[in-house]
Amino acid sequence: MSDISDQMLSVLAHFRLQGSVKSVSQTKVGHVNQTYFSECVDGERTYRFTHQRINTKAFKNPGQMMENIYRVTTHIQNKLRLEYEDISQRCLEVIPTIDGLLIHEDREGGVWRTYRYIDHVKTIETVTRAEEAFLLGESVGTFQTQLSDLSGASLHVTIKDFHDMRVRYAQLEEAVRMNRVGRVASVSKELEFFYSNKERGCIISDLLNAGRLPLRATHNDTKISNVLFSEDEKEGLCIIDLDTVMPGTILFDTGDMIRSAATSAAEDERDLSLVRFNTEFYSALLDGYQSKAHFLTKDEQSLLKESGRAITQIMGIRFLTDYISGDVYYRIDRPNHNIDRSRNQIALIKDMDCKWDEVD
Ligand code: GN1
Ligand code: MG
Repeated sequence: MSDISDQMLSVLAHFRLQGSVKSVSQTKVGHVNQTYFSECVDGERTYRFTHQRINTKAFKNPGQMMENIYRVTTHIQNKLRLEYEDISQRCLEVIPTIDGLLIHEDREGGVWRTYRYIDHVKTIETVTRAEEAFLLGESVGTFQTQLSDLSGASLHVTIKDFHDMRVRYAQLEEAVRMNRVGRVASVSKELEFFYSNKERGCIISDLLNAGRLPLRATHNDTKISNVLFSEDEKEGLCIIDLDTVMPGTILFDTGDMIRSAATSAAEDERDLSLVRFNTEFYSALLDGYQSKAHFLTKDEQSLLKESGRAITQIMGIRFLTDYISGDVYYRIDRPNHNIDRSRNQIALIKDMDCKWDEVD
């Protein structure tokens, strides 16, 4: 017990945990929130939980964010119960506070939430086999199908304009204008790339804003590391990190799965010669996805490939904006982390463009 701070214990005491807390460890998972795992023991049994201190700079309204998450998880759980006896690995479960709330605010203003830890699963950071891409495609297709009867408009917009390309461009332009830490001169090539790709990048957000794509419940962060796979890698079990569940187009989600899985390298790989659009993984992703997602409109269907390019672009712009602004948003583990990430995304788009006609 000696390694657990009193502050942490007092936070955990507010949640409906089973047993008594035996250990807590912090992880480096995620770019935005702080994540901890705890182990609680009750007699012979051990219970594990995930606790997160929510980054309230990124999520200005954590109460609404948790309402979205609660709505989506209960919706999915109700569906899963019709199909499976044990659903514990297939959906996140929010553990409420003793008072029945979804978040706890500590004395310093830290905002906390707890999930049941999902055990005996594995995560994949970078796809190495087409089978993994297929499973990711299936997982995203299943997730979207589970939510296809939940109205997008019933969810709160917790981060305004999150995937609105024009707004992301405006934020980039503002960061360039401010040039707070004097980095603009060093990123002229990257800026040129994004400026010359602006109109194409805006296709999907413009269609959504014009009401020409259905507004649905979307995840908005369907990168491969947000999927839990069975240990034998035979099944994608659960999509986690529901922080950005919001109204949007499902193309944001197909886009992020393509960005993160139809590539041959991690999103922060520095050696750009390794960053390649992997057409085999792309096709496997789409096969997996289309085997589960049967509700798409023609327009949605026709923009799947474009969605991968657009989300890669928006992520490249966001990383670049953060680099220019002095690394104020994303957690960085090295000085050039954000510009490395942005260059990586640019390299991926360039290779997508070279291979564009090779895939459907
Ligand atoms: C952030 O914190 P994390 O890794 O789940 C970001 C996503 C990006 C992602 C890039 C709220 O997610 O939009 O896709 O980094 N989340 C937020 O890996 O900005
Ligand atoms: Mg996330």
